Amino acid sequence: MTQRTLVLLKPDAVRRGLIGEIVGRIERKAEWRITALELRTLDHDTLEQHYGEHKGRPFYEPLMEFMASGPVVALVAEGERVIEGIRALAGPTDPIAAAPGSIRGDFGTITRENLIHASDSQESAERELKLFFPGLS
Ligand code: DGI
Repeated sequence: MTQRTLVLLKPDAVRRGLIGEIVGRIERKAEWRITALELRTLDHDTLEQHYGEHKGRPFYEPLMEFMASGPVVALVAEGERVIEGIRALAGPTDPIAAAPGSIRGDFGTITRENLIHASDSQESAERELKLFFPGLS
């Protein structure tokens, strides 16, 4: 099933020079394509819409601050089961629990600074794509 998903390479990934490494892993997966890609610094409003479900949780404010601390790479990836597939490439939220071989497992130690966001369902992909790439048809 061909799908489309929203990926963010978080400020830690950009600061640490891991854009190429992470984009490369997505590109090397057969049949997947990157159809939009942009470096941008996220404003509070966009972040609130993106992470609104976590509002009120203890990690919410530090997460917002971290996500606004530098540019991110926002990209759209398309391909066979790409929503589930990029979640698998990323690994679970806590990088210490993430298996070596996954992006978070290979490069992260801190839950907040876990390098990558990828939509977790068809529904969130549609919502997040509208938020980050409103011009997309
Ligand atoms: O889809 P994920 O990014 O894996 O996880 P999520 O949508 O549940 O949470 C969004 C981000 O919020 C996650 O990438 C890191 C942060 N976060 C989630 N749960 C915790 C957290 N940060 C801390 N410090 N502690 C948490 O329990």
